[in-house]
Amino acid sequence: MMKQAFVALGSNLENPKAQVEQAVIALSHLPETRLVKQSSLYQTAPIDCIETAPDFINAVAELETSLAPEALLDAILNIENHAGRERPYLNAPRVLDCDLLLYEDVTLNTTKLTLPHPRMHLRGFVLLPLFEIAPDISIPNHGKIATFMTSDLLSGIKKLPSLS
Ligand code: PH2
Ligand code: MG
Ligand code: MG
Repeated sequence: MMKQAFVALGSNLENPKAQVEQAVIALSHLPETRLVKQSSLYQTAPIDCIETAPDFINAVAELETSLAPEALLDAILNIENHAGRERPYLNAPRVLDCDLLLYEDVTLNTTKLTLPHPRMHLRGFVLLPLFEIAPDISIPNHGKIATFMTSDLLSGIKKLPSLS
């Protein structure tokens, strides 16, 4: 059975736009997984980062997968590691961050994985790209994404024009 999942992508080091585009391609090549949709790229001001952190490129991808949540998480963390992800300190600039946002309407809280992603409903850099590709989605425990789409969310976020 194929399940619906959403993954957030972010980069603010080493050509962030190319990092995110490469990550989408890597997601499309995961086993037992199909890339359904990808959002536009968004240039976003850093949130909860050191003052000198560069802007991010963020995007969200919708997947269909028969991987279980933990296996999908392992697979996307593998994509991060492949891109050269290092974790010198919390929220440090990074070549690639891949966060599993949603997996069907599963709620989960293990040492390895929390679903839905615990901060996704607070972050414009996640909500805007997610709303672009899934405007009717509900976030388990929080409700319809539309209710989170307030104007203050838009500050510091710029949608990049798509080429296609
Ligand atoms: N990721 C964070 C912390 N802050 N800010 C932006 N703009 N984009 C991100 O992807 C981001 C962030 C932790 O993962
Ligand atoms: Mg993150
Ligand atoms: Mg992460």
